[in-house]
Amino acid sequence: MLTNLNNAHTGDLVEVSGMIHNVRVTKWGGFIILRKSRGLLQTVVGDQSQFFNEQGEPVAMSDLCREMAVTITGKVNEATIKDPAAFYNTLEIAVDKVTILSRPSTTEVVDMNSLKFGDEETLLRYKFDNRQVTLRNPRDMAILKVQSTIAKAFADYLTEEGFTQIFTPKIVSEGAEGGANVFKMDYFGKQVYLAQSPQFYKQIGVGVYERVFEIAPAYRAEKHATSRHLNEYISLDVEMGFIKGQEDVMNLEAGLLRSIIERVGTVCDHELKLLNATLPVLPANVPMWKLSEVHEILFNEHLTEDHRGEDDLAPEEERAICKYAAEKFGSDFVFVTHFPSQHRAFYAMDDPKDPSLTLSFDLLMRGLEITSGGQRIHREEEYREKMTRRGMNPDNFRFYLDTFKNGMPPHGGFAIGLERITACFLNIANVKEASMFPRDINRVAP
Ligand code: AMO
Repeated sequence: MLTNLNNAHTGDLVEVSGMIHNVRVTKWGGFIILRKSRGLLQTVVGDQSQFFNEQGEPVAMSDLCREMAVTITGKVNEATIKDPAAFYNTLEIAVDKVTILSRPSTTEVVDMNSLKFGDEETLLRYKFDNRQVTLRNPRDMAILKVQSTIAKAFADYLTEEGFTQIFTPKIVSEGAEGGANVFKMDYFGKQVYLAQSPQFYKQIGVGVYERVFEIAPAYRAEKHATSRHLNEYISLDVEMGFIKGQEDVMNLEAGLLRSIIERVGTVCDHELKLLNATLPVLPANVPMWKLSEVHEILFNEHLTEDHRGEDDLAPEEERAICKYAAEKFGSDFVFVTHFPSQHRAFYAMDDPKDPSLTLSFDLLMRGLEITSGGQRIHREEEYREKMTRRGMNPDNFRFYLDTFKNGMPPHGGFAIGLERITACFLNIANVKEASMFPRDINRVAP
């Protein structure tokens, strides 16, 4: 079985298997468009082509239909194929023989080739309602291929930089991020939670391996339906020890992103073209402003309403500062630092120069926050003080605090939302399209 078909096979007789994406009958024969792992392959039927069913009996071309699994043997010819969904766009196969391996049990398979509806919302609902099959359409395949490439590049870069991949529990006794958006669940009569992030565990991992990363689901009970929020998303988490300041963490993230951009550019040329996407630009010096400076810039440049004094970025500010950074500094990324302490999770280290602020940052990309991160507190006493100040009971976090009691290096880290970074890479407006099976307030199936 041929798995890496390419133009070096021109003139060869090959055997390829795939799903029938489409059948087009012409006066002289027709085309069977096969769907392979990266996209479509055109095969051409002529008057010598033969067709066989699962029992090996001869059948007619008209017996073929979409979503049949088939094996085709035939000769590889050079060709120019214009369909952007064609992964194999410089070759085609002249069919000798088609053998049906398996067929759908309905004659009305879900339409995923020509999804066209009146409005975007209806289209998305149809796609998500039938996601198990609509995922087979080349556009959705391409989005998730890019996503898979981002995750692989993330793991490869960090492994190369001396990080160890860890796997931490998602059933937890306390939420790490605070706030109301934590899912509660019954655990043999005891109330437990679904992890909002692996924050505690990745910090614990630093005490063990110095540098750790994790790729795993995170859960947020977001009650609002937005284009940026999922109730289950994949978190790309990083935590590193022995940092001198949060700049070390931001520099690592910039290097990581550079490597991801390079990898997507090399591996996903076909997908980027199909999705009409351009790779993001990450300059050597990524623009970086304090939160208070962002409010000032946007107000002074008349780019947004007056948000000065607010303790977070408004969505309109995220969009506006990214547009500003792209136009003025040619960057698709912006670091925003020094968020107010009361707005950040308790583990964030307060700025010794101004304890009302934290040594923390967000990274925005093309108008959306894709990362939060920063330096963490590493002394038990500081944790206890801050928790008490916030009305938290340190006893509920005993195992976590015990980590610091037993000694921890200065450390920091960050997390990237995989769906968000994928959507930003591809200029996709709704992050749900970058999730294989999105979970939102109205959807837990398929
Ligand atoms: P934070 O809560 O900001 O930080 O989350 C980090 C990143 O995760 C993504 N994200 C989401 N993506 C989709 N749907 C959601 N509901 C959602 N919530 C978050 C975003 C966000 O930037 N522990 C810290 C990270 C750290 O400091 O290391 C944390 O979880 O891309």
